[in-house]
Amino acid sequence: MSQATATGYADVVDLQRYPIDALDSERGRALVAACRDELRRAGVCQLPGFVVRDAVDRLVAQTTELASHAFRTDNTHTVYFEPADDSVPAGHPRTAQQRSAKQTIACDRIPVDSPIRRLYASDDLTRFIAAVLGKNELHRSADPLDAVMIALFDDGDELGWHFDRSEFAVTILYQDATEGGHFDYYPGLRSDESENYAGVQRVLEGDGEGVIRLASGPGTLAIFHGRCALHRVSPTAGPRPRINSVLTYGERPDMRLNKLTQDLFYGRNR
Ligand SMILES: O=C(O)CCC(=O)C(=O)O
Ligand SMILES: [Fe+2]
Repeated sequence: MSQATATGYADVVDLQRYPIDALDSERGRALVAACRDELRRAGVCQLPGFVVRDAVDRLVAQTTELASHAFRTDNTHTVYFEPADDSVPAGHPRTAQQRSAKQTIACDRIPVDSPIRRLYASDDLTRFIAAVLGKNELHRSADPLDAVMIALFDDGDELGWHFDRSEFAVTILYQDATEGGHFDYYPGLRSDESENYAGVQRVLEGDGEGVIRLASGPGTLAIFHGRCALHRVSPTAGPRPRINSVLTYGERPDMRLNKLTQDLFYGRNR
């Protein structure tokens, strides 16, 4: 294994299995093709063991050290993250409230030489994700708080059912909760043509048909289209928290959250 440096990430990713440092090689092209295929078929692409065990262990330990800097949010929202529409009947997705409760550790609290900061900073990972998504141009977020963050789901925490506002999302799981904390996913439940309110309401009312509970483990990288897939993190239980990172990318350079959103997610805007 090569020496870890402040800028390298060779000690973080299983490059034998996932050669993101050689995307133009035959194996690199095969990896991208397989990921694109999985994303198209399942609406989500999961790479188990993408981050190696040793780096995962260091990230879990770092999260414990940083926990005093975490910001707790616990609130309700609709699946669209829009204000409730009082003109629709109770139970309609435009008014039904979902609960989200978790803690976030902002990017600027995570040491720059942390495995996740070094991985996020690498052009190789950005290029790989662009290739899987079929995008010519992709940029890392310039937001000092949100670019790459760590989320902690303690006993009883959850992320309620929602559609993402962004077209796609990238996550890396570090630790499963003792119980629960599953990523439940309904690919393509809505589309640009149809909101499918009846279908959404059925899921919100507990009908599990069509919902995929994705098996995931420490070190798994996931790339998914969350804008048309209803998804959630089910309530966690027990002493061991669920820990993961969300990595933010966009098609424009210099992307940042506005101060209102920074306040909402991180409890501060500087
Ligand atoms: O934590 C996860 O696995 C999913 C995160 C998610 O859905 C989101 O941040 O919008
Ligand atoms: Fe989401």
